[in-house]
Amino acid sequence: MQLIIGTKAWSTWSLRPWLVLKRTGAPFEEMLIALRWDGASEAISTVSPSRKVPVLRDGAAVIWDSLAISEYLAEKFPQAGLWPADSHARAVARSVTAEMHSGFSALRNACPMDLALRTSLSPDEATTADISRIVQMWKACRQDFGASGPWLFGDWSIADAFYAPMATRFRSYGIDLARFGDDGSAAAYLQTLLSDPDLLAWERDALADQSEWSKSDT
Ligand SMILES: N[C@@H](CCC(=O)N[C@@H](CS)C(=O)NCC(=O)O)C(=O)O
Repeated sequence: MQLIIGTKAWSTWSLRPWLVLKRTGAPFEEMLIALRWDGASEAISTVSPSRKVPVLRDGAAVIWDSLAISEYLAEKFPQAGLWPADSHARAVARSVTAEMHSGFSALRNACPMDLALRTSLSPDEATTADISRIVQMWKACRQDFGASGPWLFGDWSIADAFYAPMATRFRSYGIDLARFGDDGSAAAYLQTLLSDPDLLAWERDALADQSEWSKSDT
């Protein structure tokens, strides 16, 4: 399998299926296409029908879109337990994953992922509503489904991959979840996301990549 991804410091959509693929334990190759330069769209169009990354190639199959790739991997590797086993938990996990995939546009626009960034943001009304919704969602999932472990649904699931980039945004923009209705459980889950060894490995690559770029700038 080959996963085609964008610049690791910025590409939230690439990070999600990369985390899912790591959890399968299957070997895969990465192909990285740099984003945010004049030729990026052209370069991506040679490998992606949607002109977007990520793309997964598996034999003759070409799958684009982070959620479609994640679902493909869940079907291909049933033993990896990428969705919760319980049907109620699985339906809620799919709901929160879909909510991330199609929502939170105010928060995404106000706080683009940048793994090297540390700043402080005063969120506007729409961004505040998005952050509050995520806090309320994380608290509810942890309370209702989280008994078996530290992840959103206890054991790790695709839902955790979809919220990992959000954890890095909260850290980058200095968002204190207690100011958005957290009782401590969302903050604890945030730390679980940020200390995931797979996320840490992605971050190391991202920061090494950026320092190579800055060396070649000088
Ligand atoms: N809904 C898509 C979104 C993919 C997307 O927007 N990818 C961005 C990178 S994070 C991209 O390829 N942008 C093209 C460009 O910057 O030229 C998914 O979930 O995979």
